Amino acid sequence: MMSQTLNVDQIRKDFPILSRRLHGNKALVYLDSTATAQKPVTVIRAMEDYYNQTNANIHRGVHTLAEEATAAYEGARERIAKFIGARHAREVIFTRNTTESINLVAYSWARKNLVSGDVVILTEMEHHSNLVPWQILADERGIRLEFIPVTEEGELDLLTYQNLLELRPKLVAFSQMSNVLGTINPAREIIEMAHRAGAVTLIDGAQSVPHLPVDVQQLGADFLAFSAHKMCGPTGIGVLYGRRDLLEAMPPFLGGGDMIKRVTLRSFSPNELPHKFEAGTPAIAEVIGFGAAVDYLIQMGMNNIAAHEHAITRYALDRLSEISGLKLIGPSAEKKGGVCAFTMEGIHPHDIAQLLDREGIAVRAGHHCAMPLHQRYGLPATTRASFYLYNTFDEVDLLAEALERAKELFG
Ligand code: 7TS
Repeated sequence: MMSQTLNVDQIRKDFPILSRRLHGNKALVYLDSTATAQKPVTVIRAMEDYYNQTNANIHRGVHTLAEEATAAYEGARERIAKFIGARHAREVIFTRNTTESINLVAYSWARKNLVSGDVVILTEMEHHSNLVPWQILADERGIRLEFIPVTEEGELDLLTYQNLLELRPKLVAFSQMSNVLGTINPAREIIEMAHRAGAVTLIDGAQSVPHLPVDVQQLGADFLAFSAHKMCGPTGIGVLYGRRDLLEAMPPFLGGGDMIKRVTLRSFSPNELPHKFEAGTPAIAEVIGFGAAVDYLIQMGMNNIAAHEHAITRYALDRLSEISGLKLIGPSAEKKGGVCAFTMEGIHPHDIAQLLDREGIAVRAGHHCAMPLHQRYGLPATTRASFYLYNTFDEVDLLAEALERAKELFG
């Protein structure tokens, strides 16, 4: 099937897992890319080639393999930096994932800069990974947390945000795209408003960086956190982008090898960026796989990916809203990425997910690590279907038909 922007038939051939069959020869319909995306063969091969041909520790050997491994690792950093529009590759710090990136900011930047009574603004639609690190800090330091409310339609209430800014917050940390509502938040506007009030900003880009063109300079971003595994790359590797002056002024997070320039028995001097924040042997193969994932996304074009997902989401919202008793949460298609969370009258979200699984359709059910957002809507759980560049309109039809059958079964 040709979408207007991507040759999805061709793309699907790049992902070996998409030809898997389940439960009596049913084709896999993978609608859970918000949890983790599938991997194209170029990513898998880049990691395999690395282990077959190059494997060595980086930054410490003079032998050929060590030099090649270091060049591959640092080359990936350069490409990832360019992908997000960073001024310097040294502003890209490798972490394990979005969660660790946010914790790095909380442990290093925030513990250096925030004192009791300081205000941190978050939103009601955050993933737990952009809530709990700040709650820990609030308990430890007496930081005050405030929240931008979510409207019934699933958007941030920017008028209330404007009022909260009068508290002169030190930090505004928010998700650019919700993993439940799919809402794409106006990041540039939120950041401009924060900067006018004198606050530093942290973007949780776990869902936006895989699905939209994201440019840190255009956004005026101070910090941006994201994970490779949600953007066709491997698990176990993520990025904290930080503005150079902020990172330079921050103390190290983890101590150990590689992050130092010089060590005596009683003291150390920290290494230059980015190594200051990369203690110990990193996930070398994963960084190389991450670089291959970014190459793949660039080849497909982030604008094309966003347009394809937009079209498929609009179609899915249309199809799903025809099903009586099905209630979607989140804004209309123009305002969101490829995430559809819903409930069905009389059927528990987990039962829906289980019935769909029997038909080969993979969706997620639960609170999706956003319990406060579900509390906001008075829901214990939702079922969530999410889309990426390899999903088709036919798969949306299969989902809708399977949901109709589920309704009959429970009706
Ligand atoms: N922030 C957002 C907005 C997310 O969607 C997720 C993961 C994270 C942070 C954490 O990312 P990690 O790579 O550190 O785990 N979201 C989901 C999800 O929606 N279902 O599974 C993981």
